[in-house]
Amino acid sequence: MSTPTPPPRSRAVLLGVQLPGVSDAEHESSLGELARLGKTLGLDVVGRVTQRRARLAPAAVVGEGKLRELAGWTDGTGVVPVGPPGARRRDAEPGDDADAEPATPAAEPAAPRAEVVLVDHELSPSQGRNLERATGAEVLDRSAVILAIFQRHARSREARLQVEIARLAYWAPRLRETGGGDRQGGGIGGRGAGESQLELDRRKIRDRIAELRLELGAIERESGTRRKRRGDLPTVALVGYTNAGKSSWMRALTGSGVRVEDKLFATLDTTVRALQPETSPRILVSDTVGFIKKLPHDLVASFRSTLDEVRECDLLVQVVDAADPGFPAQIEVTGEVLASLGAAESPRLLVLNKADRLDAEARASLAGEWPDALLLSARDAADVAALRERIVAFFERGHVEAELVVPYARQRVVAEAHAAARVLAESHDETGTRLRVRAAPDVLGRLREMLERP
Ligand SMILES: Nc1nc2c(ncn2[C@@H]2O[C@H](COP(=O)(O)OP(=O)(O)OP(=O)(O)O)[C@@H](O)[C@H]2O)c(=O)[nH]1
Ligand SMILES: [Mg+2]
Repeated sequence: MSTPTPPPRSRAVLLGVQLPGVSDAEHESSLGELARLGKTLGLDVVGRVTQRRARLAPAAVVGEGKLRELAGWTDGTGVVPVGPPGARRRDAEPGDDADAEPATPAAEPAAPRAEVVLVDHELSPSQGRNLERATGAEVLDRSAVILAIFQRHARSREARLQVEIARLAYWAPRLRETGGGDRQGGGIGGRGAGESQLELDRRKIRDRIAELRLELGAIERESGTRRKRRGDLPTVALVGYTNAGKSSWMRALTGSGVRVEDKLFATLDTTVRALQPETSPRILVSDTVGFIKKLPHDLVASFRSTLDEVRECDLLVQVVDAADPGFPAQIEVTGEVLASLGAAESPRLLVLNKADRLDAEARASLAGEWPDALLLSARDAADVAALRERIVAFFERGHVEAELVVPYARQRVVAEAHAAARVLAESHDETGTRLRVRAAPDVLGRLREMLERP
């Protein structure tokens, strides 16, 4: 087998429509995020084309003039060809462009040409195809970009299967509508090199998805068993927007070597480790995949079992990048994803992270605005100790102190006490081992029962 050549660095242009009700700041931040997603894929974002419209143009998202402006970046014709393959042109529908901002006439960009168009909206298969035909470029919507990043970052068999299922589900309707094999090359979106349309017809894709689901099911059962084996150990899940700093906290709290990168979706696999220094019983912490605005549903569905960790944990630690001015919107998106996972009601600690990147004034104003949140930095040892304390305190709320006298004939109870409770003091006298312990009432009950059993 030949060594795969690294994909050539491509240039991309962004396409976004500012719909009614979307503020300038929201529009700007959404495009900024799309640019970061593109960068994560290794694309150079060289320009952007935006338009205010009452709605997306049904044929090609933007109107005719803007489409020509876009094609100026890609050396395309700027028009959706009439006639097969594809739907008829609908840009000229009466009234369609009536409330759209006029296009900048004949904008001739001085910047380099782009080979890829990134669209900040979900495209219907025909919109995607029309844009490709008008621009001559590869066109990826937000979902396709996110799927391509997931595909690149998936390491474990489980993550690879999850991404592949989501990717096939996403591309199936789009492949079907692609005209006579005009795209077989396997672009950035990852349609797969050399896969012809015939080979990828709907039935085959359905069969393939079924096959992959079977394989994934077997792996999921294994992780389910692993989760069960961990039994009743208290668990904390780190959740939040991508790049917020979840893995950095995972490393800081557990000493594990998970990947930390200034990249979107660096983490796809769930990692579970014990909180350090260890408590008794141990508290498990899990690091999970990050969320983002408009996360494709196929991906959420596919990653459901990975996200079981989030659904089944006792405490969510929601990590937020407080240095990002758009973080309140990220908190909202995270809330929505958690709700869709059935974890909206779980107890939650909000960590406003990256406090080290804020000045005193910004910190003070955040502390005033978010009185219940912890303003911390994963890079600060004292902050790490503080969050650890908060987590431990959460699990110890309702715990009570008690004294146990364990006869020497029953030392198993001493071992059990160390495993299941916090032992505050231990001494020995003629009656046996005296333990001062702090634990949940049911744990104390169980230890006493062990002592009383004949
Ligand atoms: N200055 C500063 N940078 C931080 C802090 N926490 C994390 N970072 C940086 O933020 C970037 C993302 O951190 P990660 O821990 O990988 O973020 P994540 O939430 O796991 O991201 P994904 O796995 O991609 O969703 C990295 O460059 C980190 O070094 C912090 O408290 N202060
Ligand atoms: Mg991570």
